[in-house]
Amino acid sequence: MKNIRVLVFGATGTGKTSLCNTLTGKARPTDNGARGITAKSHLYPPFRNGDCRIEIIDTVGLHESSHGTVPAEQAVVELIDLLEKARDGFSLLLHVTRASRITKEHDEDYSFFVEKMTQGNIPVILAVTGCENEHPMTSWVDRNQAAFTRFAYKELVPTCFASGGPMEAFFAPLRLQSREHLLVSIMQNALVEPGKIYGAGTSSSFNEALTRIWNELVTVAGLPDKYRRQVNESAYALMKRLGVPQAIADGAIKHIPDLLEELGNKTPVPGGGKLLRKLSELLLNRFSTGTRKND
Ligand SMILES: Nc1nc2c(ncn2[C@@H]2O[C@H](COP(=O)(O)OP(=O)(O)O)[C@@H](O)[C@H]2O)c(=O)[nH]1
Ligand SMILES: [Mg+2]
Repeated sequence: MKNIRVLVFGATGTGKTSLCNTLTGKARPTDNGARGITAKSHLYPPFRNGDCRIEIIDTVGLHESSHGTVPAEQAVVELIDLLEKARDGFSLLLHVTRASRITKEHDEDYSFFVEKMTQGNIPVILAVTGCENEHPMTSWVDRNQAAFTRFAYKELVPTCFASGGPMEAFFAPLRLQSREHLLVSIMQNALVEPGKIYGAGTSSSFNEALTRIWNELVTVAGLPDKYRRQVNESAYALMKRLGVPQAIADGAIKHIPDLLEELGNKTPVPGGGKLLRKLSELLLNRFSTGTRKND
């Protein structure tokens, strides 16, 4: 069976989680209160479409914040978690945007995920949400095609993933139609085999990818340069320097052997991702309960 792995990204409130829920038939909460620069992600259980097995990773977005302190130690753990989920590579990137003016965030997200994180090696499509008031749904995309020519989108897919409220009877068939259209586009544009972003067969190790992408996140978030990973600084040293609690840093190192410089890009330890997810949950709980310590 063909394996398709899709990474979903885009600005906050554009409908990423709604889209993922509609594709997978799940019902994760659409409004999560995450604040601060974050690479937080969620891997949905795989679903079948024809002879394909599709896995989707939803991300929270790089621009949730701008107020308050930026929890760099949370961001670095979430990025490690996302990179761990990216171990088997991606077949397709799915950028989500609202049918409205193209924002600065749109360009920054594109640059981060398409150019920096996956280095232009993975095809990308654009899902345009909020097309429910267009008749036909394709008209906004038709009118605005020219605005997107500077991006390498394989296809612009007009969609509606709204749900609930008094309009639900109007939304439901549009969601179905959008799901069908998006699935056709995913099947047509996905790579035959997921393209890896690090590890065997690529030019970078987990560690190099982590450095490159973390430093890019620091730039996008406008964090001070001191947050960058230094030359020759181990991932462990970086985590400790950013204030990741020792237990979490230890766990990450132990279960992601690539994080140990000397191991380079050896084969993964089964279950590492799960463990790291637990660890990030632990870290996130600390943040949300406010019992943050420098242990
Ligand atoms: N009008 C409209 N609202 C949508 C659409 N897709 C999602 N929404 C709504 O936009 C809000 C944010 O959606 P969410 O999926 O959480 O966006 P995310 O932050 O990108 O994950 C929710 O209230 C959704 O119901 C759409 O196509 N049209
Ligand atoms: Mg979301």
